[in-house]
Amino acid sequence: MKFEIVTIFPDFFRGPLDYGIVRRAREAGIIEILLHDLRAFTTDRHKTVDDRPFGGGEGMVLKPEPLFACAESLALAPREQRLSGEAKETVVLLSPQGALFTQGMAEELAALERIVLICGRYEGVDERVAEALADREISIGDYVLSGGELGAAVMVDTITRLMPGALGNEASARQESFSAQVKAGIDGPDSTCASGGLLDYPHYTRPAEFRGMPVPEVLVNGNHDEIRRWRRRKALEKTARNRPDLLERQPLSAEDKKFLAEIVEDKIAKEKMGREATRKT
Ligand code: 9D3
Repeated sequence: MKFEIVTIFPDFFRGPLDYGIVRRAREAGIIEILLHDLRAFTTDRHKTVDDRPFGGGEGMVLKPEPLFACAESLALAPREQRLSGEAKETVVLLSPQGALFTQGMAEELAALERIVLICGRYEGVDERVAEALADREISIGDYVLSGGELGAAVMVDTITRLMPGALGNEASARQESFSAQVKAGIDGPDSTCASGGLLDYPHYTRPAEFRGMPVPEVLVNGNHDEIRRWRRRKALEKTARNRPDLLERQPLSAEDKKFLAEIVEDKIAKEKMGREATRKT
């Protein structure tokens, strides 16, 4: 996979993409990351990349000429071929107006050979870039960033993990079994939020007791089946608390439903205890 990042801050990426799995994937030749400094595609003495918006308003907007000039230097496949899937490459504009980046989208993009990531800055990017240059507009979440650079780094990280050979053997084997479970519709206890699963179950390591906090007994002395059921229960509990939206679109077994009913009962009981304690004082 070749990632090409178009940015006014190429130095921003010295760091986030030089560690861990992404670094190893680069060293192994599984991915390649090219940085393109947008200012190199300006033609004026001041290397101007931005301008005031037509119609007035706050702030500055990235002007179209350097972005189109940069894209033209990249020898991209024609836009129609990119959009039809005939060419295994895509041009992404990172912007707050984009479609939400998801694990499913990452899987789709991981099948390509080349991804050009255009990082927006200032108050936005001339809309002709979204309309005529980029194939898709992507946001990484509902919060306001200072530019597309963090979004591009997030996308590179997420997509790199999906490239064959990027993860260690153990991890990739687990990933495979997860994908198989998803396809078969029999989600295991260790599925994560990826692809609309549950949140991960809690993990513990040594020591078995730390500052008076013991590791749950079942993990130390339980059998595999008890551990599997405990993990599934904890994953359901955490998902119900932190991401109830994920539960809605999750196939639930009879045992899952029993767990969830117990979790709801526990919660109601705790709330009742809280109210009674408040009433007494
Ligand atoms: C008040 C209007 N703002 C839009 C919400 C203007 C604006 C703020 C910040 C326009 C651009 C930006 C810079 N952000 C990005 O370029 C960006 C982004 C983001 O802000 N959130 C989530 N994903 C992304 S990807 C690129």
